[in-house]
Amino acid sequence: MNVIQESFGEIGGHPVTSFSMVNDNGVEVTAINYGCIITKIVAPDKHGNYENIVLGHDTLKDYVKDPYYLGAVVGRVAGRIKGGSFELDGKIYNLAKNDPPNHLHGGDQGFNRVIWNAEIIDGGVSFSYFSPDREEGYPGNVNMQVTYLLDNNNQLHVYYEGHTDQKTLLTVTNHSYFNLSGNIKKDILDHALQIKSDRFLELDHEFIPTGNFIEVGNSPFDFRSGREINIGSGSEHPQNVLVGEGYDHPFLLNINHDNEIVLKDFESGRILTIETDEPAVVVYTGNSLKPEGCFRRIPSRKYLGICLETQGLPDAIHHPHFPGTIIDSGETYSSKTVYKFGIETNEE
Ligand code: FUC
Repeated sequence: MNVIQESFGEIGGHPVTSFSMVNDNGVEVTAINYGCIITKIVAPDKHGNYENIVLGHDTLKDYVKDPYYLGAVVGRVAGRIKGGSFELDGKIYNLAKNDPPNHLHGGDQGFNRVIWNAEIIDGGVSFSYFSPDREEGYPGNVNMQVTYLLDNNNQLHVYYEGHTDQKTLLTVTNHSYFNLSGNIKKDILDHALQIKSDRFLELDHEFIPTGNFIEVGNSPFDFRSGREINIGSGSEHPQNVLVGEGYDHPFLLNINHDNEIVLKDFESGRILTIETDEPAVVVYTGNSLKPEGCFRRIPSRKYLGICLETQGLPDAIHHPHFPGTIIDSGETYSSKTVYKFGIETNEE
């Protein structure tokens, strides 16, 4: 495995570096130590054309102004926290209301907007960050580590680990926007998605979970056998309409050994398979990508990428019946997600 290190500019005198991992098959994953952002994933289509399959930018300046959490690790808590505050052991903690009136993806200066330490390791790169007590309002000094490893089976292994000296909340994810067409030739609406999930979370008008789990059966949320994403963009289901004609919903992953998430583009033959030990995946179909700005000269527009955010359930702190996202001193927060970049082998 080759890791190529290059300068990617600087912020306030702090250098930012890009790390390109290239495996023996020519698959490439590039990440920078600003926000642990994955800037590029180059993978072959069924004809052997190697092209980029994530939304990204060429310059640090573009990432600094990016409002979409493009490719970044988001936290301390991925997703929204209602009212931007929570109570832990009788104490109220107030967070940034950066998605008014709620808190989103770790706040104004979340993990996506800080410079991480970086170390090249065997097979990839490991990023670490010390988040001081009360950063963005959260309690506890937290030491975070995010590791990206690329293997020769075209799998990117992402490991998250965190330790705190005080009870706090932690559940992070990667916010890459996938588009398997290759160099963003079209939107993702005719990509097919398969998720082994029987239930998803109902959202209110601020995209906050109401606390209700909805069965996916007989609805555009049933991805158990695989179907095209446009079933949701064209649907009249109130939950699709609510989030801007599409998906922005947490799906609960079925607990068994076959809980892979599969995304396919039939035209290019590319298949992305995701395996995770997290309880949920937030499927976000880029409904709020605005027709302003560009991703490497491709004009931004709705549905240009899909985020498959493996994580704990959003706003879990306000819903005691959700799997917990609290960690205490002496405990380790750890989670793993593996992305496999494959191709359809038999013609459809
Ligand atoms: C996703 C969504 C949000 C938001 C953001 C950019 O994770 O859940 O609605 O628009 O990312």
